[in-house]
Amino acid sequence: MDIETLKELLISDTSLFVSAKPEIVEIGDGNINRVFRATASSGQTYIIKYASSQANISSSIRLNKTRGRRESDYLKAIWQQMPAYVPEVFGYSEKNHYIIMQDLSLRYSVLQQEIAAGKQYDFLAQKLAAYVAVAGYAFSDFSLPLEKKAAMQKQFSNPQMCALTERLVFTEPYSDCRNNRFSEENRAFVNREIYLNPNAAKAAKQLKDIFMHCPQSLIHGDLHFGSVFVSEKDIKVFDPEFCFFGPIGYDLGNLLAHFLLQYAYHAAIENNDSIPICTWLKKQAMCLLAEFEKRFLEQAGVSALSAEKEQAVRDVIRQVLCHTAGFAGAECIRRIVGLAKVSAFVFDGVTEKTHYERCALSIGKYLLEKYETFTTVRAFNEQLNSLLR
Ligand code: SR1
Ligand code: MG
Repeated sequence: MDIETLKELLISDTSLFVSAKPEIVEIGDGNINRVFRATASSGQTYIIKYASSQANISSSIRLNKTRGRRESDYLKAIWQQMPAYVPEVFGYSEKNHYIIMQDLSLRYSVLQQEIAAGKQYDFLAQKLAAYVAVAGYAFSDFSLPLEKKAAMQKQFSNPQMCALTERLVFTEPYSDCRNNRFSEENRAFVNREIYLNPNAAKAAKQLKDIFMHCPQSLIHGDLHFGSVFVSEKDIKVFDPEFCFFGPIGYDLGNLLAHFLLQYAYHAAIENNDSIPICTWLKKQAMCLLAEFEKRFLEQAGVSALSAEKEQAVRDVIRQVLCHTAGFAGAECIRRIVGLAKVSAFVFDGVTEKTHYERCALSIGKYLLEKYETFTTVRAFNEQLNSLLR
């Protein structure tokens, strides 16, 4: 997609740029898509996200261009439930595979970069947990009638993007695959702790099965800190092209993993895990789980439920918590061993990077192997307390 063609398309496909061609600049540097900012003659700006057939991160990854339709449908579905938490969608071109959405860049920054730079936000874990709990409950079996769920499962069926996750998150990091890359200094460690570790392989296989066969709710499917905008007051979730009906713990686990990866990063670059940002990240990680449970129970209206219905809700929370630990472990491991890294992390030298990788891998391996023991918020608090300083 070149910029002149996009200008023509925006004029012919939409009524947002009636009087003159928009100004367009390419702003995206993500792994998969091309992202542009279009400025209308009125000065109003929009984000245009174009789904190309080839991923930026690897020319061998070919994707179906129609994925933007699901992304736009997901944002609209969440907008109905919690409009403050997602960008507004102004249109989607079926023919030309781009979404037009609200430009948030004046007030918001990408969370991943902000935390890597050392920023702390009091509200962060609370808002992230509220997002997963409210969306998770709204599209779960507790809320959706069977027929509506069947229709939505069809609408959000996303086999190609799910297959990519199955490969990049649950498969490739567990063998000496040619896509894998990490510091040479950690080769023996990765060999021993990950590639040749039957417990890690077994848990990764179980979690892959859960990812594939647990249509608990409509989930974002790639909810890392690069998929969240943050301002001084709130957050907005974006980039849901991996969305599908899957386990709620996949979203919660991704968020947990990114608190932990940031912990490992800051501890490594400062060579000290007692610094304030590490203490804050640990507290936020614990708060994420506690707030999720609280908000999910609130959504269920637990105080007015029969004992039987309350038990059903508590059973789902228990299951989500275990899944969260396992998926968080898998996400930590794949961001170190696998193809896609946390792009905001930069290292001055080999030692810092090696320390970061080891710390994240040790945390990830623990969560992955022991995920079934994380049945309560208390279990998280106790185990995170012994894992992190
Ligand atoms: C080829 S895509 C690599 C990664 O980028 C996306 O954001 C997902 O996390 C995916 O796994
Ligand atoms: Mg993405």
